[in-house]
Amino acid sequence: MHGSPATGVGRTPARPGTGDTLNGCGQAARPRERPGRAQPPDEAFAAAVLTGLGAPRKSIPSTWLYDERGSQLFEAITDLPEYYPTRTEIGLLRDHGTDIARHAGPDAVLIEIGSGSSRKTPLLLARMEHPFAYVPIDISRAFLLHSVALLRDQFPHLHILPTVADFTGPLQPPHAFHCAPARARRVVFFPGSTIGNLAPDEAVSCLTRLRELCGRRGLIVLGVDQNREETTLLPAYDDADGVTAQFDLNLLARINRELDGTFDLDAFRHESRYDRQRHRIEMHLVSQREQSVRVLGHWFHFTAGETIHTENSYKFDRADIEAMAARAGLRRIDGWSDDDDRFAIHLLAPPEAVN
Ligand code: AVJ
Repeated sequence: MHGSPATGVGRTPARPGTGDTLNGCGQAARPRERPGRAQPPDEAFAAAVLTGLGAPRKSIPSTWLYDERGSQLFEAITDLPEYYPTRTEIGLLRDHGTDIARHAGPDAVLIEIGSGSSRKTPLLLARMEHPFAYVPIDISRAFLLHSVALLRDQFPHLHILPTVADFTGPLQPPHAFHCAPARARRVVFFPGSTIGNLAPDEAVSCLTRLRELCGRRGLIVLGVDQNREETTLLPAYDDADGVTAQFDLNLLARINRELDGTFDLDAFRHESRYDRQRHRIEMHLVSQREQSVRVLGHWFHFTAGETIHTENSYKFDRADIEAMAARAGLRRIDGWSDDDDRFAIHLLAPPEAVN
């Protein structure tokens, strides 16, 4: 399935496919943790790690970087001076949020993919004409509850339907779709260049699923990093304070915690690389010496300098996006980029949608 290494995406499944909506009675999506008892290992995580470490070129899909600690570290990355994407995208939303809201129209249902802290969402919601509902979709339940609490105060009339799900799997249409006024447009907000964690073919199937989710009158608001300058890219993925290194190394800590691993975190070093042909940043964990590591009873050998490939972050320019949109049955109808041409927001819609 994974043709190239580390093609997994941002956020992962509590329960693949379904999507546990936490509205109404606020039922817990996961079984309660019992104190003093080790949780059984997450089967999907175990399989991904054992397969990835057993391959001739070791890799683990980037999905697994985002446990609760990983999600927190990623939030810290977004505030780093070197990490330009977040603040650049926020600038674009400030400058063009009104245009986006005009495309969305009245009573829209806003669905956000990989919503995280929902920091960017108010920039759209505040400008939309009485938005009907907001459906944040994320893998981290803790993050969802937190962001919902903040938005409830700010938008008291909005239906908020937080959903724990993995957007790389099938997405169920939220109930809000069926209760929304007939003229309501379904707007998918997919910011942060998270689509860049998918290889181009997977990005196309992801966009296809999002088109199906939002329907014939749908609208997709897609944020992408289009920067291809190594001088700014490499530091963005290897900051001076070492936060990105901590984020990457947390994967090994997570394996130790959840899969009975024996990784020595001091024996691996974070490295970011830029592949000029494929226009992608790669994150690697580089073994600092020859060593063997045990995970769930299986031994894995590392030569000195051997790496685990932990993430790809593709940089798509406008032509890439137009080509991918066409393959996904979508059309680019509008878009903006910043003055340095690093980051862009594209509006995509099915060809038949009235804009
Ligand atoms: C949130 C997945 C888009 O690829 O820029 C940041 C993740 N990894 N620093 C990105 C990330 C290392 C980020 N995405």
